[in-house]
Amino acid sequence: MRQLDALKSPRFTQISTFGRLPICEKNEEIKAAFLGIPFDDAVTYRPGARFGPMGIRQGSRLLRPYNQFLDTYPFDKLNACDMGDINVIPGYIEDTMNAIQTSLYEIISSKNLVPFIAGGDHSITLPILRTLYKKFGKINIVHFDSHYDFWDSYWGKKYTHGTWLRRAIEEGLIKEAVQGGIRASTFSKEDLRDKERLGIRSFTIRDLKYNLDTVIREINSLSGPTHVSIDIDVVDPAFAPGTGTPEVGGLTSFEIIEIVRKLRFDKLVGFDVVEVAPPYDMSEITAMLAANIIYEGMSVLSLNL
Ligand SMILES: [Mn+2]
Repeated sequence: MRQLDALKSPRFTQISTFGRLPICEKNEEIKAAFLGIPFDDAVTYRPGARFGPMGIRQGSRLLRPYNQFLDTYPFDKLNACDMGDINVIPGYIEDTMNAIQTSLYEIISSKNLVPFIAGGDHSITLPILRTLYKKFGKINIVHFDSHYDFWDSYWGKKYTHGTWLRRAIEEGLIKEAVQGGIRASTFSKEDLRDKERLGIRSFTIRDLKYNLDTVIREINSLSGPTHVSIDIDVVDPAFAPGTGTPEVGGLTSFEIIEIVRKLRFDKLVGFDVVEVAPPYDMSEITAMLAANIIYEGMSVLSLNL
């Protein structure tokens, strides 16, 4: 219960680490770490997700050590800590992807540490997957979003927050892809064919709302290394307004938290929550939700320990 002294202190006097966890120190036996990637130059609409990591840290201050629904002390079991943020290069998408790959590989290559990453826009998931692939080989991706994110390009450009999933599949990084929560209008009916062609098992928001057990069963039957990527816009803007590309008619905050609680993994190797844009948030509700999603993700991981 290493972090308990800090947890007893008044919340407003603490430095902003995720969950008021200690800052990671070298050579610790860390099984999970919070890591920020404050990059948002690959968005197609509203910027602001570069402030996501600090917003989520701020929104995480009320997290407490015991999760009664999963009966676990995630922070303690995982010896969790906050690694700070990766140095990104504002304005330079491909340079930033390289920087993410270098830093993240340094972090995970020699340790059995699962990074819990706060974006940043969704473009960061491509370099995350490349890095996980370098260590583990092909990765399953479990993707919650209101958007497909498998577009070929925007304005003729291949690297954006709406193209990372197609790039990851084209680059051969992905073993199986399951996505859920899709509801945004698309550019044409033809676009929908791509999900079969790319081999993505895609579930709409209706599937999550009406047939959740089926979706959970699909996800929980995946074997091998798995990365979870949650775009906060899978949640309804009424519950998560602080995001760059909001789509109405989404999950409630309770629903996304419950979904995460039901996930079980053969081997969870990475987890990201992206597209939290504090400039559009109100009363920190989006940031608090993102923080709690990460907390539940850590809790699920801790169940295997
Ligand atoms: Mn999205």
